[in-house]
Amino acid sequence: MFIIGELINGMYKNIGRAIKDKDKAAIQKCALDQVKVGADALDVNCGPASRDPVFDIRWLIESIQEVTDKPLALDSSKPAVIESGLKVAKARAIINSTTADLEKLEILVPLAKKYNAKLIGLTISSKGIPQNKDQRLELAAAIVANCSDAGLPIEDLYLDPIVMPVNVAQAQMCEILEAIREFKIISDPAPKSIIGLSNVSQGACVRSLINRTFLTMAAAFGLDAAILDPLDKELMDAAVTSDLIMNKNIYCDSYLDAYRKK
Ligand code: THG
Repeated sequence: MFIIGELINGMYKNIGRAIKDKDKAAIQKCALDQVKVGADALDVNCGPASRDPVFDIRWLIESIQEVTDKPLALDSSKPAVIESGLKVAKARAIINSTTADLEKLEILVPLAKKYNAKLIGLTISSKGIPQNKDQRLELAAAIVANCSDAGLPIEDLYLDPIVMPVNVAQAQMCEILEAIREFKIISDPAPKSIIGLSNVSQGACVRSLINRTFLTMAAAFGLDAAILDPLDKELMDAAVTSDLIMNKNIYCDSYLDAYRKK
């Protein structure tokens, strides 16, 4: 499982404040804390309070790159913010994200090509959030077709089924899991899949258990990547153990320690 740490997000009060005060040390600590526990990449999101996200994302990326060379997922709904980040990102970036809307695809797919970035495609459109698996697949197929026509390698595309909170959309969970499985049959080579895991437990009481149960189940449906809180140790252990069960790494008695030392 490719793990993208979610904690550099202005939605969190401490990060929102650090962005406002340009507190570089706080951002760098948050980056290193996540890398130390095994994050493969870091999501970077200025949050809703940023007055100048085009500037702030560049500042965040430059600050993070002083302490780690992990790839960064540039998380914004605004293409101008994403391009500002792409200009300064050193490792191969991940664009987070495009929707299935043509006006978004026409900007972001060429940007992914220009900067040799990976691309996350949300199965959502201006018509709203899909209500079942088939609507997700229809939007996914439109994204894949656009990338394919534009010559973006489909292995560099991560499809996101849009995870809803279980307390508001309980009947959607099975639809999301089935969509993850069926994304793979849209094309050969197959696109990859990704979820924003913490969405599933927003507003719920026992968040950590819901998160790791959903992650484990999604892994069984073939999930490739997740944006999550890597400081949740039991969650990371579940992710590593899911990889073991899915035959993605070789068993040894110390497989958890081996992962931590990687
Ligand atoms: N897909 C993609 N990208 C995404 C998401 C997704 N990026 C953003 C988000 N969803 C993933 N990241 C988070 C980060 C935090 C939380 C949820 C998802 C979260 N935050 C606390 C809350 O809302 O309760 C905030 C707590 C606080 O304020 O301290 O749960 O789906 N591609």
